Amino acid sequence: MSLLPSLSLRLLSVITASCSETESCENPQKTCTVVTCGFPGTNGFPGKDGRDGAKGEKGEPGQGIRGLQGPPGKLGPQGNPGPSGLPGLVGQKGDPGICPDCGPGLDLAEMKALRSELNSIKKLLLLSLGKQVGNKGFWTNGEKMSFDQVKALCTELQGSVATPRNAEENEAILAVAKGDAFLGITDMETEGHFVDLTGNKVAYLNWNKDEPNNTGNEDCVMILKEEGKWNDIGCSVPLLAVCEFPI
Ligand code: MMA
Ligand code: CA
Repeated sequence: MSLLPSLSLRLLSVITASCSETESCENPQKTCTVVTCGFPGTNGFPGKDGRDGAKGEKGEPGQGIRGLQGPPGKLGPQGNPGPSGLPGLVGQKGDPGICPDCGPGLDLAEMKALRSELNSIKKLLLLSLGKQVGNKGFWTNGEKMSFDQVKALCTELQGSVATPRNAEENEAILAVAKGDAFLGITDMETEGHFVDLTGNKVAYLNWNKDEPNNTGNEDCVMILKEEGKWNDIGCSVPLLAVCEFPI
């Protein structure tokens, strides 16, 4: 048997099979009018793209090489002042000040030592040249001068004109002076009102008989060498200078 009749038979069976589906063919070309059908048509064009889908989750950081750091940003606005800081440490002691008239600088201990030494010298001087009664010393330079000169001398020596406050002091002054001497008592301000050189009325008095008599103009007071009694006398009359010092 030849090959051709066999192929024809198989083609015919395929066509017949196609035709058996005529009712379900929507393509007219596929509709079988007789016993044969057309070839299948080519596919249509793809439809339009659909709408964008929902945004995906953030991806993992990339693996590439990190870029260079960008330039610094602009300066921000100035901030508010901060609170005050804690006090600083105490500085070192400064150098001694310069005082051309002060001589070498002395600290407190040195000043006290000098004061003590000065007091010792004062005591020694008064013991050898004068008399001490309680905490008061009397001294004379043995010279005669006016009352104002006696005042100036005693002030220069940081003392004052001898002024007896009791009999013991009066005797000490007489013992030192060994002659007529001025006392630190006057009535210059008010006649007959005798005061010491600070202006206070004197409580202890030792007037000689009939004194004070203010013969002429007698505003000063002298101690008389015989018994140590007092007489009012002119202030310019030269008499011995006796000073007193606190010890
Ligand atoms: C002097 C003089 C007076 C004093 C009388 C006392 C003559 O004057 O020292 O002050 O009162 O003597 O007789
Ligand atoms: Ca007198």
